Amino acid sequence: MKIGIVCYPTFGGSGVLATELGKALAQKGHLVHFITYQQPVRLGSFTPNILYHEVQVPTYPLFDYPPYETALASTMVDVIKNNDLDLLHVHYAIPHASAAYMAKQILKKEGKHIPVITTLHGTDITLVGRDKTYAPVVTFSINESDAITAVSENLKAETLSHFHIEKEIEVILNFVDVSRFNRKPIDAFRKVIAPNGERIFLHASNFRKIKRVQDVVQIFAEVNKQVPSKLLFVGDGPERSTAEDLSRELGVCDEIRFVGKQEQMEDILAIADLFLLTSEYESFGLAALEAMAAGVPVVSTNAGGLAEINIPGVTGFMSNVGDVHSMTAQALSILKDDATLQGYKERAAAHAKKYDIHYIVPQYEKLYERFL
Ligand code: GMT
Repeated sequence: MKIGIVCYPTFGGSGVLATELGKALAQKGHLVHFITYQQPVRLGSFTPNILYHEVQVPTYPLFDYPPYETALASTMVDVIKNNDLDLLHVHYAIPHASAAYMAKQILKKEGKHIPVITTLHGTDITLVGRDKTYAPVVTFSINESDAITAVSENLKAETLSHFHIEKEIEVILNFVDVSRFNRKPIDAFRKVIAPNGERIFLHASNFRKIKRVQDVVQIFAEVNKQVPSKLLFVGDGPERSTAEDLSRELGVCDEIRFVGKQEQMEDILAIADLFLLTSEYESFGLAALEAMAAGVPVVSTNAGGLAEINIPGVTGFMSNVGDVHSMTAQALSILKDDATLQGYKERAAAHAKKYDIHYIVPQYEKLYERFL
């Protein structure tokens, strides 16, 4: 098949998922065309069967806001026509679903039918999409998609309760390439981070308010009083300075490293002992699944789709949003001795195998086939 994939090219979960999907499809012999404003960060080096089309958004003094959606729709038309694509799969509804609708209508006039599949990822529905500034366009363009998928049962339910959706929403869970995350720790790296054998905590996100990174610092500060430990913060975003300030206030800043956006997550996860995800909402929590795949237990909130992937007492624990005391106690219980921690690590890795790329990608292929 010749498949167009539209996504955000960033470290965000939707971009990561879309890029990994495109890479997997290409490996299976499909021809994949990425249409984004930048090369997706997870794309890596040259891969046969993958083509990349950059969306250029020309500026003009009149434009306070350069019209990205128009440029995207035009690029879609150009790529679909000139490469005779079979279908377009857009990830994250805003503005990808409405740009795809526009491209579809333009091509229809020219006698080309292009099926559009929209995958909903989370904040496009639960946060941004619900805002009345966007909601009518989001509702319309989702309904106009030939197929709609959501990355968890929870996101499907959220979509149905907040938008008037006239079509079936199919749940195709997020996936992870287990073989990629199944790495041995690099001892020298572990020694740099935890020279005295301290436990290593990890949090990775875009540091938006919804992630509640201040809770991560609080939990870590409490655990650190009892268990020698270090915390790695991966990623960057608006709340990073809040986390930095709090870590100084709580006297743990020497135990915390902010390592910024990182491409080699598998190497970082390989040295971690516990992943903290304190979000107010996660449609799925791909970062937590990647952690499990690397054999890292997860202490998280029970918000949204996290309850579908984190199994209490098996892969980690869950608490109500903001309940840092409970999450502290849970982290301590996982770290209480080597054998207990090892048990959680093994079970987390085993559980992640259920979400392996080899099970999930065929579900997308099957969906695509229905439209060919
Ligand atoms: O977590 C974010 O804020 C980034 C966001 C995105 O769209 O890139 O992630 C969403 O999609 C991921 C992939 O499907 C999910 O794993 C995340 O849970 C979801 N984030 C939220 O729902 C907040």
